Amino acid sequence: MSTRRKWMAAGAGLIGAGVAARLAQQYGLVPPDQGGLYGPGTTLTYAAHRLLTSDAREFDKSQITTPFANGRPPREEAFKIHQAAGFADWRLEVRGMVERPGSFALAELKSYPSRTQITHLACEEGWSFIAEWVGVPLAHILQRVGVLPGAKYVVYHSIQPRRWDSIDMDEAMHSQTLVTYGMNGGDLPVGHGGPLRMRVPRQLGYKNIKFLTGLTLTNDLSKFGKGLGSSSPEAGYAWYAGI
Ligand SMILES: Nc1nc2c(c(=O)[nH]1)N[C@H]1C(S)=C(S)[C@@H](COP(=O)(O)O)O[C@H]1N2
Ligand SMILES: [Mo]
Repeated sequence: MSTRRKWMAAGAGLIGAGVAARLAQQYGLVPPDQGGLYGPGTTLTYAAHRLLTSDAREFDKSQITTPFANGRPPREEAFKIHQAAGFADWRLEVRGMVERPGSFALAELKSYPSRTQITHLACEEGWSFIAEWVGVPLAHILQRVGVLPGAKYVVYHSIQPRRWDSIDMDEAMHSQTLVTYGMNGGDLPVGHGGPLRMRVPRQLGYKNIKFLTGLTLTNDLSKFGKGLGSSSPEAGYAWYAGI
């Protein structure tokens, strides 16, 4: 458990577990993989984080560490074709509960206001690294397409169809949540999800989906996969992975 998590758990303890559980339900803070039961650990952590929300820690350039790429580049033929073309035709498609569905070329995304931040990427398997990430705040993209009232989640998709995830609007609108295209002063390497990756520094590594191809705004996660909000709970990891 990270210090922040412990502190949050202490916060939940102070509020009182019963009160926290009631607040969680009242404010819709029950994670989608908890089957409406509020229970135990994850719901309390999720609710406590949302009620006592804070930023992921940012670091100095001197604290950047050697990056560790987890997994292999996609084997999908479609990816290899994009890669051979220098990702010139890679697009981010945005659909669902938005006023103006559409798609964005990489060059368009790069022309939008960018944010650079040095944050930690931590895998639940135990390793981590600190890197400088550059990208467009997801909030900016959402503002361009116009989110319809009632949308509660942003589902995000990869060229690897079995890797997808979702975050709530609080996380999606957070200023540190970026659609990244650069890392440590260069383009985002393929090993780290280039040309485009979701960066959610307030959550564990697995929420940071690589080879990002699309976003779907929705109020109903039951329509996606097994209805647990992400491919991760299907494999036994929590939907909410706040650090
Ligand atoms: N598309 C895709 N995204 C992914 C993964 C993956 O296999 N495919 N692995 C996840 C996991 S478990 C972790 S810990 C991080 C690893 O990021 P890194 O390779 O930049 O270290 O990416 C996440 N995003
Ligand atoms: Mo991971």
